[in-house]
Amino acid sequence: MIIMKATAKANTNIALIKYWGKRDETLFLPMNSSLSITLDHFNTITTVEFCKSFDKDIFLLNNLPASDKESNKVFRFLDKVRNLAGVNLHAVVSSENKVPTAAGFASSASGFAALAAAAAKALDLELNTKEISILARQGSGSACRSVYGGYVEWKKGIQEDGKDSFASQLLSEQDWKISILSVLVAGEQKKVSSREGMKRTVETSPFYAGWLQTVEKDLEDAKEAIMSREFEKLGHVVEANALKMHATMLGAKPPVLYWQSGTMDVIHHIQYLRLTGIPVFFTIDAGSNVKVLCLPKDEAIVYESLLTLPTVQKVFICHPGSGITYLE
Ligand code: 2P0
Repeated sequence: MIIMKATAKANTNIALIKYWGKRDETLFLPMNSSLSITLDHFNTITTVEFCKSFDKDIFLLNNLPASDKESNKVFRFLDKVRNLAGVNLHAVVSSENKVPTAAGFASSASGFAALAAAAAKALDLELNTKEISILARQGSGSACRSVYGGYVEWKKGIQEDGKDSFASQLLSEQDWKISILSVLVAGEQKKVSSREGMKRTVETSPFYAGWLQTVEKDLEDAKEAIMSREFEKLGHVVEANALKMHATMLGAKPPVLYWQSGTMDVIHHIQYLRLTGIPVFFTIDAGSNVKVLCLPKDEAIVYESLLTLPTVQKVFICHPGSGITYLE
């Protein structure tokens, strides 16, 4: 019995310039380009085994059968990989997810990056990194960025087939070390998925046009700041871009509001720390948690001061990390 098997590991990423809105929901083609940092922990390790004798697909998440919803996303993605390879073998996918929901990071980025890499390798597809990025994108948009380490740009592309919509590395994780603190705030779990939130924004928010008119300039400014290692310049554009993304959601019908009171507490605290002379900035994804950016020399003081806020439950400290790695 021949088993075709491979294991890959991918880290999650945090967007500095956000991906918000799709122009094609089947191929996961974005309305705008985006930019992220791949982190040094919070990863997914996935093993994919294809075998002729398997009579159905199975998806195990942390050693237990995953929900139907999660499994179907994985099986639909396997269909895309099987199409590419011209095979119709079933697979067992086993993922170890070390992106705790409590950390406030999306696990779909690391999840589909690791799955794309492992499935392609198991089927001997011999894809290069760009092709793995294109494949991972079709599982979850942000996953195409987790294929690379360090500072990563996802160019939206203009082709209908999505062949020009993939990520590439701007700077490696060694090139510029900054600190990313993920601040978990008290409050309810989010009720609207990012997928639904971005769809509703595109379809109903009168502010979405303003987002599209300005996001590419934000990206150029952020890129310039990264290439010249200008932290404050980067921080200002990152913070403004996140607030603008949330402003577009607030204009949707019905409005999408991810923030809790703790989110506002952290925002005000970061603004206060900045007044004391510390270069520190925030960004917020489709959720209530806040990601704080600072320089490594200020990491300890920012960490300690965030923990004094009553609505802050936990703070995770991260740095830029690596792209996909293959394990035996
Ligand atoms: C991002 N987010 O750039 C943006 C910012 C959330 C806010 O990508 O539908 O899980 O699977 O492509 O990638 C989260 O959405 O959405 C996301 P799908 P995804 O990181």
